[in-house]
Amino acid sequence: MENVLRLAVQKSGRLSEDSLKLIKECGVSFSQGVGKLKCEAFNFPLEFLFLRDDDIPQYVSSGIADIGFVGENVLLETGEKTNIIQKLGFSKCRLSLAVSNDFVYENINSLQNKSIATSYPNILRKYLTEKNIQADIHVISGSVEIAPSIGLAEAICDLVSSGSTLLSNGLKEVEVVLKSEAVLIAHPKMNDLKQKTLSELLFRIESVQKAKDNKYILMNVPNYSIDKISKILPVMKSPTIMPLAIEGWSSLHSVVKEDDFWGIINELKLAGAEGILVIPIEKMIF
Ligand code: PRT
Ligand code: ZN
Repeated sequence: MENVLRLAVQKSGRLSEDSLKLIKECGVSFSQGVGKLKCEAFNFPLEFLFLRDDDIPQYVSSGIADIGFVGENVLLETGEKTNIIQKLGFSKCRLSLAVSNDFVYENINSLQNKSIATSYPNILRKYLTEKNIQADIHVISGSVEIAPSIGLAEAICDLVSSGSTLLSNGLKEVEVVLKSEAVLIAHPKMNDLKQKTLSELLFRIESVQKAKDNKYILMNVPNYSIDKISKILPVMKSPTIMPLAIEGWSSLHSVVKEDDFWGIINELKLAGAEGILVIPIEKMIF
């Protein structure tokens, strides 16, 4: 079918669970089947290809897949030409330079003529060139964090999220080379029907993402405080106000950004709000 989009997702690993969760939250249902490399959605023109994450940019740039979910780190390292359509907000990490705790590090010049182990030679080479640093890059495909302790390299350039891997290997993070998260990439050329399917999928992804950033909030407020409380709430339009059975009180409903909520909670209480409930939103459509 001309309108069926082929989506490349990681078969198993740190990206796969969140990728498939997002697709399900978009209302797309499918049955992956154990060990299957391909499957079709039941209720949306979408076909899945389950791949190693390193192969996803190439599948999308060559057009074998139309779109893919992949980490920016992998996309940049492969250098494949695709369009980044949307940041997805999961698999956040950073590609960082790290050295042993006893390495005297002042600034990037401390790495001049040193050896650095990494699985990201292309991103690292570009970064070092921009900083005018000459270094000996050792390309290794895994367990980069042990390189300094076994004498393979004096520094490493690897992905970090919590930092606990560095900590438990006696390393300290000294420079962030790249900040990364999962992104939706697309083949630069697509027929109109596929483009339409992609627009529909994007609309759903954006609705899910907006909903995640916001919470539905309801509270009881004395009527004389409605104006004051309405001004505290950074609302979508204006809050919904419904009278309570008790005279002089109303129930006020609104939407707040998760990030704003903790900042305004005290103000709401001081203004007389009681029984504040905060509820997750599944989808948000404007
Ligand atoms: O088999 P396949 O090739 O598909 O998977 P993979 O083993 O190459 O990748 P995978 O599943 O480990 O990671 C996929 C993507 O998840 C990466 O390309 C990143 O975009 C993203 N991601 C997010 C991470 C991390 N966080 C992460 N912490 N990828 C790897 N790590 C590793 C890191 O390499 C280091 O070993 O976790 C360790 C550090 O974690 P902290 O929490 O101890 O700092
Ligand atoms: Zn990989």
